[in-house]
Amino acid sequence: MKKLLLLAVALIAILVACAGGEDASKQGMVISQAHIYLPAAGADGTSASDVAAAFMDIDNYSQNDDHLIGARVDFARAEIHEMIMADGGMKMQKLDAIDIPADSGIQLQAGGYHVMLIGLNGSIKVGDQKIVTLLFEKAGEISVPMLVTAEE
Ligand SMILES: [Cu+2]
Repeated sequence: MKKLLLLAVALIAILVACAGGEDASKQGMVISQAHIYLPAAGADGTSASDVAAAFMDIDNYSQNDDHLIGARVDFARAEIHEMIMADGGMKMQKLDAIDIPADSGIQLQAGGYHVMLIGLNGSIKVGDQKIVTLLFEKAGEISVPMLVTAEE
C-alpha cells in the first residue's frame, strides 16, 4: 500500500512538473479515460467474475511510431485483447501488439481493444485504485493508477 502511495505521489510530482513547463502542448505517450471495468459487481463492490478489463485512450504525441506490447498488474495476469466478429458472434482474441503510429491514438473500449485482467481471485473491488503498467516498444513502461468501476 505504501508503495502505491509513493508511486501516486511520484506521478503527481511528474504531472505538476509537466504542467509548469513553458510549453503546454502534450508530449510523449498520453493515457486518459483510464479505468478498470469489473463485470457483475454487486452492491458491496465485489464480483464473482474472475476477469476484468482495463479501458483507456492512448495518444502518441511523440515523433516515433510505437506499439503497445504488453501490460502488467500485481494482482492478476494481464493480456492485450481485441473483440472480433467470428462465427456470427463476438469473440476475444489475444494480441501481441497494437500499433500506435506517431501523432495518432487508439481507444481501448468495450467491444474493441482492452487489457484483459485474468485470475482476479477476488483481489479487486469497485472503488479500488490499482496501478496498471503499460509496456510500449519505444516509450517503455508507463504506470497508470486506474479506478475500478462497474461501468464500461
Ligand atoms: Cu479480453
